[in-house]
Amino acid sequence: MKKHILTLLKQAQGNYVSGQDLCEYLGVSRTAVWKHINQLREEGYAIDSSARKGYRLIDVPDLLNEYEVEPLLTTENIGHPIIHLDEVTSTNIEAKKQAREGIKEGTVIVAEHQTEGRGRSGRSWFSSPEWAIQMSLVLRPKVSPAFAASITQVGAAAVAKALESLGLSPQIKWPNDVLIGGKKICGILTEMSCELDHISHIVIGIGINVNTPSFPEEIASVATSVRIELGGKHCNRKELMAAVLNAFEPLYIDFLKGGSQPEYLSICRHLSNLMGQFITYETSQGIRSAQAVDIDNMGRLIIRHEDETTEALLSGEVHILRS
Ligand code: BTX
Repeated sequence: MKKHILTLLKQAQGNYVSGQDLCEYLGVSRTAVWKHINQLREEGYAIDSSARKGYRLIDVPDLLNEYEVEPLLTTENIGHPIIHLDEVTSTNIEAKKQAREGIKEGTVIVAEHQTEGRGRSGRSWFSSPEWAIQMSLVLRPKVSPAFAASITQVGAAAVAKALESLGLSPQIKWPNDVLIGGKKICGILTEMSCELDHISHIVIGIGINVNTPSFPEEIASVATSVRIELGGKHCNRKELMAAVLNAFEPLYIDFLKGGSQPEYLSICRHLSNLMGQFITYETSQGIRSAQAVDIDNMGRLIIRHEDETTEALLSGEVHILRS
């Protein structure tokens, strides 16, 4: 109901919509309309009311809720529905919980603030309330768990495409970061629940620094935001979130088809900051070095050793070796 009222107010483009028209169009009483208008006001929508003229939308809040983002989506499945939360420990934790309870594929959990945003291997992810995008997508791909790592690449390619549409030049650092000018603008955390041959669900958590003006000292030298990269220009978070989801869906469909040259892989190879570089990586025997030569369609980084043998890395921390 709130969604319909908002749609009608938005369609009026700042003009009044009479209470009578709203009631008739929606088939509800004046009291019901008034109740929903008040709820919208509590959520941050500035709505003027006049006894004679009706209701007029003056301003919308900068929130990543379903009323603001869903109308911008061109997707069939991804982002339907959007579950918007003010504050959560971690959108991945919430998405995993809801996935276990059976929410549908394509659902996105997005939060204005995370109190315990998570990175890989127990690391933390800094989330700046109302400045960043913190969202988790629930997926239920019918593919072998062996291909799950590629989902991170699909996510990275989607974020990179969305950032390119803003005129930025992102790079993808395998396996899960999107960088601009060598600094991290986005991190991706993919978590899976599966059996030996069957994926129950995958949660792909995407954190993007959007309008964050500056970062805590610990990460100030490694982190950047869209706003910083646009020279201080404010970025519309709703449009960016929609752009990521709109880019994600076709890349994900391509991934599910399992062809030999999926688009997400071409993007990841093309934008990779590692291809051809000499890198270091961790093994159980300590740090080793090799040359990064490819990313395969299982999302693995192919590296070449000095003796010309190759190896496929499934995950891990990789650093470019500076000579
Ligand atoms: P990662 O383990 O590759 O990177 C974490 C590291 O990145 C940290 O140790 C820190 O050095 C640095 N870092 C922390 N916060 C930021 C930031 N905001 N910007 C740039 N660098 C940072 C990356 O893990 C995966 C992050 C996924 C975050 C999303 S947000 C939505 C979802 N929910 C959740 O809890 N995590 C994911």
